[in-house]
Amino acid sequence: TSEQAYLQLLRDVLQNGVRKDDRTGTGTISTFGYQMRFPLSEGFPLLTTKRVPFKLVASELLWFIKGDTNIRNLLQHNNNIWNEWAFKRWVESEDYSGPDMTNFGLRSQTDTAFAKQYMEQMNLFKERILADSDFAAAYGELGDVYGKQWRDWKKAQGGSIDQLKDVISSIKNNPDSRRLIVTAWNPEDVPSMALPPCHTMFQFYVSEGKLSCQLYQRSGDIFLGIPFNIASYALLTHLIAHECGLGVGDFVHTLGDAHIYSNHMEQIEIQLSRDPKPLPKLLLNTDKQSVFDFEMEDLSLEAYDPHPTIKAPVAV
Ligand code: UFP
Repeated sequence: TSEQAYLQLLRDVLQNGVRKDDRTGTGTISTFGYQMRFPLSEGFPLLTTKRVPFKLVASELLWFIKGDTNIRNLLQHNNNIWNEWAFKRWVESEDYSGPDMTNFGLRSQTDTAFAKQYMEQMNLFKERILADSDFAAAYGELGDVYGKQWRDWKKAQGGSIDQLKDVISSIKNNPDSRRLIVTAWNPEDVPSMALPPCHTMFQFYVSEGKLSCQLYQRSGDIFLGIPFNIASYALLTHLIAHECGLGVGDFVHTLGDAHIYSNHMEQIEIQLSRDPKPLPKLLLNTDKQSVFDFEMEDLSLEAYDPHPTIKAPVAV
């Protein structure tokens, strides 16, 4: 199955990656420039050699599509993937008066007493985001992240551009266009972003009634981030193809700095020892047409029977 493309990336970087220090202080082995191709008609590319949480992928993507940039909506869907980025802003702010959380990502992995404190502070933070809308407005906000750039790109002359809506309308009206691009990399906003976009831009391509999508990802955590990113863009391609009355072509995933963190090695060994199973099938509620109307209950997977989850620490 097309999962082999991902497993090959793991093997390639294990074999040929070079040691490289990184922002998080964790250490990586890394390679620059790599491409994978997933023919979406072969099945939905959610890995089977470990469980990838589809609900988290889907609720994050729907959050992007709606142009939301506040973690509150994610928390309401039990999705915790952006918490650390908002938490970082909170504990670095003047309003925070709890125990020192400097460098919480790395410290919580090595210091168990600190890890307990961190968990307590994070839980308090989450409860407050959910319970207090003023607090959520102030500290749940991630700034100019994907949702903002996709749906509400700020124009210099005032007003904004809805890139996602525009690209969908171009796919419908001018499918042969070679300009079907959405960009999240806004150099003016990068300095104020919690995490400058990892998936920096994507392009659509229509041929023989099928929609393909290529993503340029500037930086990819191969074990934790990339399986998620593959599923997310595959889902986006399905949703847009559905709205435009097209079949699905390929998802092409192009990577800049593709890296394996030094604390993911054992996990990768386990994953590579497993045999891939057949890919699942994505089911969309066909009563819905517009990508902007889709909710979680309109998405489901059939026949997803992966090997068990493999836990690993996230570098923050
Ligand atoms: N990362 C991903 N995919 C994502 C995402 C983050 O792989 O969708 F948001 C990883 C890549 C890198 C880190 O390991 O998060 C971001 O750090 P940096 O900005 O230094 O590249």
